[in-house]
Amino acid sequence: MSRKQIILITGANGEMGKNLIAYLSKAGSENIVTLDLQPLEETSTIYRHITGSILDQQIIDDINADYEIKAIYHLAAMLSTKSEYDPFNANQVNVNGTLKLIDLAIKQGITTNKPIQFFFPSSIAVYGLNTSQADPIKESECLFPKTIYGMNKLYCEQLGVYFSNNYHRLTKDYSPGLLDFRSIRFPGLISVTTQPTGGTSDYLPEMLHCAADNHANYNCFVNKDTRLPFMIMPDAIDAIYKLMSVQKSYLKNQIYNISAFSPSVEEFHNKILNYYPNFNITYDVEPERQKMVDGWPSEVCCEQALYDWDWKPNYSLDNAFSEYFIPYLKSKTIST
Ligand code: AKB
Repeated sequence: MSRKQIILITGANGEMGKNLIAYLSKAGSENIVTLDLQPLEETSTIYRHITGSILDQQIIDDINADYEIKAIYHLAAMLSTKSEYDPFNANQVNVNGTLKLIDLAIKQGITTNKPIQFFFPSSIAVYGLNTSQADPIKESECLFPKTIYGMNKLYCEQLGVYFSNNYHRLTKDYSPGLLDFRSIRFPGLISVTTQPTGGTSDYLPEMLHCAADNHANYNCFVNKDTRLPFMIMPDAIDAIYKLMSVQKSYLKNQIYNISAFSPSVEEFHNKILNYYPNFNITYDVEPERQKMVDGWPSEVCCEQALYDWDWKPNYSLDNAFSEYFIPYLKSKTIST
């Protein structure tokens, strides 16, 4: 009996997972199978949800036996702050979990003799800057991560490239290309429908949701001059879809920077004041988290993504506020 062809999404209950499921199902993707530690609230748009861990080999083996996988979106991960509290578990989840999914993809590729597309969300955390940067950082520069999360992401990028091109190169069954590994180094992400958990770029989405929930004040854990690259969630999901839809022959790389805007904390607060004039910000800087974000670039070069798959953001900081944040958040406040 032929196995059902599916798309597999891990970390489906996370911020990116929820938004990607909605996008893919609206785009007509069928037979979405999701895997997450928690049950999914909304399952009407998917084929099946599996509640469990990416580290559970029995679950991975059952998926391999039951389905023919067209593409894997491997979103499950522990973010940077949470990983600093538990680096050994972070390595288990972020690295060994990813290896289990790569192994699954390779097994599927060998069985179907067709390349398996594999999307891996990496991060600006792979970069490690000692001094303030002059130019936007290119993909090959400053790859000296200082956080366990950054090290995990960089190593997994390298594992993806290795298994795409060199798996079993010394044995007869050497067949490069079984794994079609594609990765984006995401900046900080801001979503109006979900809130981040366990990250270090969380200060901007936290501030926005704080203002929208009519809190008078947000106590920020980094200083007012902190500047990181960011984008809104719809642009991030659009980028995933675009990268996974482009013909492989157009891609000269497997790892891409993308970003949309890099406001400082103060600049972002000033934007919020245009809509929530009484919203105040205080600072309770956490020195170690400050050090983590100070080691990340404030600007990344996105030329490769533009050249290879014509990517550019739809939202700047201004229309992110006027067309995405405020319409949704104000309507939410009215309806509640
Ligand atoms: C984090 O803060 O850990 C993430 C990231 C920048 O990758 N949002």
